[in-house]
Order: sequence, then C-alpha cells, then structure tokens
Amino acid sequence: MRQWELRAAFARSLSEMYGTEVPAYTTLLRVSSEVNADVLAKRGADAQRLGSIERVTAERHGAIRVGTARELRQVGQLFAGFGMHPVGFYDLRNASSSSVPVVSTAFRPLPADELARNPFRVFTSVLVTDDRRFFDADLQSRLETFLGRRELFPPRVLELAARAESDGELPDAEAAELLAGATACFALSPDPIDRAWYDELARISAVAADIGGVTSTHINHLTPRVLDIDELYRRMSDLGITMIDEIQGPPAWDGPDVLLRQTSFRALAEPRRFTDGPGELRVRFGEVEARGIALTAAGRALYDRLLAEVDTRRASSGRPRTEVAAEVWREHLPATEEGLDRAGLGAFTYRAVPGAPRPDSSDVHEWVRAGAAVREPIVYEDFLPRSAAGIFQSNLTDAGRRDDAHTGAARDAGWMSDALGRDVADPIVRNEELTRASLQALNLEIP
Ligand code: OOG
Ligand code: NI
Repeated sequence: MRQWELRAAFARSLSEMYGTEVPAYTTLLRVSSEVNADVLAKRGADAQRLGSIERVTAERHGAIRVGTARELRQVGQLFAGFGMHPVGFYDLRNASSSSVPVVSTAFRPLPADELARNPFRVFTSVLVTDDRRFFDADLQSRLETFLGRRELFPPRVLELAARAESDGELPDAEAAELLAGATACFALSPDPIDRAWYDELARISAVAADIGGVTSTHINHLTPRVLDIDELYRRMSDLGITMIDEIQGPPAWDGPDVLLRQTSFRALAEPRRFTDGPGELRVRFGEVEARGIALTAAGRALYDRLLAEVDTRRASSGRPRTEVAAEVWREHLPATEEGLDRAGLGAFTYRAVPGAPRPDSSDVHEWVRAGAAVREPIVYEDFLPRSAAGIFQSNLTDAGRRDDAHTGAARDAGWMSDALGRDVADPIVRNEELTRASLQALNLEIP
C-alpha cells in the first residue's frame, strides 16, 4: 500500500472504531452526507470549488493529547508513516479562560496532490507539565513520573511506521499490521483508572486529567467536513442533539467563506473502570467543520483585528456575536474572491487557460479578467487557536484552576520542532510558495 492509501485506510479504520464507541458520531456522519448531497444538487460544480466531493466526503480530522516530549516524538514518527507532518503551532494556554495547559500542532499531508488524495489530519496537543501556573513542583514531579512509566505506542508499530515513512509504502501484510496497531493506540482503554489521582489532576484541569490521569491516549473526536455548516447545525438541533451555542470562527455572511467554521456537541458519559469500582467519564465529543479559503499573512492579521473589533462592539452593545461579526465582516472584507485576491488577503494559485490569447500584461489579475488564466482558491487546511480553545472549553464541565501569579513555561514552534525532531511547517509560508510557483509557471510578475 502506498502512503496515501495507508492514510485513507487509517482514517477509515479510526472512523469505524469511533462510530462503535460514540453512536452520535454515526448520526453526525449521516446528516453531514445528507447536507453535502443537498448542497451538491443545488450548487453543482461550484460546490466542489474547495475540494472534490470525494475528498470532502472522506475528509476527517481527529484530535489526540499526549503527556511528554518523548510521546510527542513517537506520535510524530507514527503519523509520518501515513504521510502526515507537523504543521502550525498553537498555544492554547492563554487562548481560553478555562484551564487548558497544552500546546499543539496538527499532523497532515503537505503537498497539494497528497491533500487531494486524502487530507486526514490529527490535531495533537502536549501537556506543559513544567508550567507553574498549573502544576507546582511536587505535582509536576509526580505527573512526570506517572507519564514516564506508560507506553502509548508499541515499538513494533513505530518500527512499521518508520518503514512506511522511508519506503513511501508497505507490503500488504505489514500495512494491515500497522493499521490495526495504530488504530488500537487510540482506542479508549479498559485499564482501571486511579480515581484519587485522576480527581487531583481534574481539580486543576479536566484536560490535564484526561492526559495524565490515565495510562493511554485516545482519540477524543473525529470531525467530518460539511459544505453548509449552518444547515447542519439546524438539522442536528432538530434531531434533538444539543450543539454548543455558536458556530466558532468566521460568521455566516454573503461573501466568500474563509478559514474554518466549526461547531461541536458533547458526547455522552461513557462507563469506565476505576480502581475502586465502576464509574463514568465524559471525555469525548462530536464536532463538524466547514473549510474556506486560506488567508495570506495580511489576511490573517486582518482576521485577528476583526475578531478583536467584534469583541469590542459586543462588549459595548450586548448584541449577539453572529450578528455583530457579520456586520464587521461586511465593513472590512471584500465580498468576492477577486476582491480578496486583489487586496492581497486571500491565498490563490493561477492556472493558464490552454489556447486562450495572452494579454500584454504581467499582472495576473488582468490575465484572469481576460480569460487567459483562472484563479483557484487555496483551501485552509489548518486550525484556529481561538476556535480550538472554544472547543476545548465548551466540552469541559469545570473551568479548573490557573494561578497567574506564576509565570508560564516558554513554548514556541521551535520547541515543538526540537521535541518532535522534525520541522514544524508554517502554513502561511507554504501557501506563499504555492502562489509563487503558479505565477512562475505563467512567467508572471511575483508581487
Ligand atoms: C483539540 C481541540 C481542537 C479543533 O478542531 O480546533 C480541535 C482537543 O480537544 O484535544 O480539534
Ligand atoms: Ni477538532
């Protein structure tokens, strides 16, 4: 099996497991595919502008959380076997008013053709055990001892992943072994949980308990992609599934969809074994997302300013976020793809139209106007820290504790790269390269 086939099979295998573990996920998949079929019927080819229906139907992202730099490095090796590489750095410690002591990256394919074949991604968070705002020295040491004793990934699974990475494929028998082994790493563990230890961590942070209170990791959600998230939200609510209050990310508006919109619902409590008898935990949830056009560095900076503007206007008016956000969007964002591109806010590539007469201009916008080139949006393939924090937060019952009298531990993309032993890619820089390469192929001016 080639790497992309391994990746697609891995996503399917996790999806099957998650469906048996979390029944509401199966409902979500059904409603998502109904919404996608309806959008496709209504909008035709236009519905596939940001990805073929085959890609979108198979598209999932999952999320996992690990405890140490060593575990993170192993996860990096495991995912590399499936052609998934670390992209982006997210610090969720300050992005949430709840106690979320983690930093994150996302593992996903990088080249456009690999993304088109199967874009499976896994948002991966690692606990910051030396952050004094959350853990004092005594707890840090007990936490690290506990984490140091567990083994999340069997050596054989990592060895097969390393082979898939270096060979770019695996023979069928080994492929099956890797798939079964890798899927099992993310199943909910039947191991008994030490209640006193779990609760001690949970008082500080439910996320810390979810990571450091148990002997394994697990996939905590698996997210399908929909073409109309507002419609999906309505239909899920009509089925009696309580979604979180809002769709996270950009608002619904008349202009082009940019970045990422997400919404989630809490999963049911699940029976778990504890050292002192049976109990239950509520650690998993459902989520769905709609993906839009990626933004350039300037576009992203504008997006962050608009978020702040929305907060300010809401604070002074008390109006609902969705309404204020749509208003702010209309005031500041161009309402067409061409407008986004001309303003240097959206990320696009360009393709020559074969046989079309070439205008006497080195400006790609003139080429598009004249029909000599077509403009194609680059899909946003990543995550948003504020939405991620919102998703974490909305699924916690308890805000936990953070003592801001202490200073936090330093973490950045460089730390993440060192811990992984792999370069963490910057998604904005990657997109700039794609844009530039497409202009070069047309022999046009590079702005
Ligand atoms: C990850 C939450 C972030 C998203 O879609 O933004 C995320 C987690 O809860 O571990 O998956
Ligand atoms: Ni998610």
